[in-house]
Amino acid sequence: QLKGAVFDLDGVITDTARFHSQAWKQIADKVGDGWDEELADALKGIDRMASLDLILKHGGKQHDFTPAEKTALATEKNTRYLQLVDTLTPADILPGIQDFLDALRAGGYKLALASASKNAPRVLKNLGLTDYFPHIVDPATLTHGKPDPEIFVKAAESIDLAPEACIGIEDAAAGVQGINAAGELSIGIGDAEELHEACIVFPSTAELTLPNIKAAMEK
Ligand code: B16
Ligand code: MG
Repeated sequence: QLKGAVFDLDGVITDTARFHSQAWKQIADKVGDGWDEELADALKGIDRMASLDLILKHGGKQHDFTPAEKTALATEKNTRYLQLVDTLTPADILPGIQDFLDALRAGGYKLALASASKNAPRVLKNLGLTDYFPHIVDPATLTHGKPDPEIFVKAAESIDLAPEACIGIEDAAAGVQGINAAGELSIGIGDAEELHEACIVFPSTAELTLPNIKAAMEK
């Protein structure tokens, strides 16, 4: 019996991945690193400092910066990212998400947010969705990032539900792995091949509806 839904933010509720990519690319260009779409995909769901480490490693530059310089680069990226985030409006909610949230709420499901982003409350506010998510896992409290299940376990706890009573919705392979390891029902949004570990995959958020989930579970 499903009673709750745990949401990833970036790539599920709104497309902030393009903002993360844009802001990180500026940093990569500045430190003389390469940038490609594969790297951009690898950063999805990964926390800020781990993302910077991946970018530096990609260019073989992981030993070229002191911890203080790395902190400065991450801060610079975040400042740019927040400028982009503040252009978001409710029109930037991904297709079908507003209806899905309303249907979940009307059906008595509890909602929680499991985003690796420290900026999640600001993103939700700009989208006008703050009221839907009184339960947001604070990523600063985590000891392990996705694909570790910790964030998804804490999200279920925050709404007083067993993981088995929750669906988890993710656009990143690392996130799907975390949902599975937490014991929740994983729903992937995106490429079926990339997200082959998910219990259910929908090509986009437009297909994310309660009837579609129920139909997929009966298969
Ligand atoms: P911030 P999600 C993740 O959010 C993003 O996918 C990832 O690219 C980003 O580095 C991470 O949040 C941290 O974000 O720098 O804003 O704290 O997909 O878990 O909602
Ligand atoms: Mg995501």
